[in-house]
Amino acid sequence: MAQAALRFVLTSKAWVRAIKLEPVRASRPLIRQSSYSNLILIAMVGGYAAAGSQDLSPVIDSKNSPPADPFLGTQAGAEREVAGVKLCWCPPGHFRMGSPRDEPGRRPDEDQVEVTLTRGFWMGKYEATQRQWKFVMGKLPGELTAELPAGDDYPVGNVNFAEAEAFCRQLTELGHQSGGLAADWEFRLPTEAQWEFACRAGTTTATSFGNQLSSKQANFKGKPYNGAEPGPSLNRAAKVGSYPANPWGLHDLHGNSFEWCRDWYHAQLPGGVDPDLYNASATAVKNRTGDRSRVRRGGAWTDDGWPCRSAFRLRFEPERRYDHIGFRVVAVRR
Ligand SMILES: [Ca+2]
Repeated sequence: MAQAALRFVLTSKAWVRAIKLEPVRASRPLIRQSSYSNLILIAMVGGYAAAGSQDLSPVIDSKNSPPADPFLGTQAGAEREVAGVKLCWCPPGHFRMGSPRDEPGRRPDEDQVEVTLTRGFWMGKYEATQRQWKFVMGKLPGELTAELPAGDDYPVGNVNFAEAEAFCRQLTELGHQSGGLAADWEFRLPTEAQWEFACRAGTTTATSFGNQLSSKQANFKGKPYNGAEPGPSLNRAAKVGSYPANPWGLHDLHGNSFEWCRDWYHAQLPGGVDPDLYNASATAVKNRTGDRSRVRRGGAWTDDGWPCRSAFRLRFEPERRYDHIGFRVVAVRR
C-alpha cells in the first residue's frame, strides 16, 4: 500500500480536528508538534493521498478559521526562531524613507520618498553571528581582526555580498528541512526599504532612539550624534545585542557592523510599492572604475554617530569585504 506524508502548518488544534480525512484510510495518523513552530505532521496511509488526488479541503468552522498564512507574524516585534536564528516580525506598512532636509548630518542621497510595503517580513533580531555562520556554512568567510575577534556572539564580518547571499540560501534549506521555515518562505538580504522600515520601527526621528544618539545606545566611536551625551568608544565589534533594542525588538541596526542590503546603490532612494533594486544594475551608480555597488546600512564601530542614522546609506562593491561590514537576514514569502 502506498504511503503519503502530509504536512500542515497550523495554528489551531481545533482546525486539525476539523480536517476531513475520509475517505482516506488514515490507518496510522501521526500527529507531532514541532518544537520550532506550530508545525504539525500528519502521516497517513491511503491510496487517494498517494495519487495526489485526495481533496483535503479542511472543514472549517467560523470560530476556528486559520489565518491566511500561519507563518505571518501577529504583531510588530513578535518573535520566532528558525534554525537557531531569532527573528522579529515587521508588519506591512507605509513610511517615509530617507531624511528631512533639516536633519543634522543628512546627505543628498537621502531625499525622502513614500514607500508602501504590502507584505510583512521577519528580520533577524541581531546581526548574523559567527555562531550562526559556522552552524550554517562551516568556516568563517574571512579573516578575524583585532577589532573583530573570534566569538560565537560576535557579528560575522569580512563577508562579501555573494557569501552573505549563499548563507541566506543555505539557511533557507535548513529552515525547510527542520520545518521551522514555511515552504513558500525564504531567507534573503533585506531591501533598503525593508531595512530602513525595520530600523525606524514606526519612528520618524533620525534614529529609532530619537534625534540624538549616544554611544551608550549603539556601538560607534567618537562623536555622539547631534549633542547626545558622550559614551564609550570600543573601537571594535561588540557582541550582538549588547545595546538596547529598537521598538520592534531589533538590536544593533544603529552601529556595531554595517549591514549589506540587496539593492544596487542608486543616487536616489527607491520609492513606491515594495521597492526592490536587486536586479536594477543598469541604473545603478558607477564608481570611477565603472563598477557598481550594493548598499550597506547602519554605521559601525569604525564611525562616528551620524552615519548610524536610520536614513544613512553607503555604497560598497559586492566583491569587497571589510571586518566592520556584516549583514542580517530577512525571511520573506516567495
Ligand atoms: Ca549594525
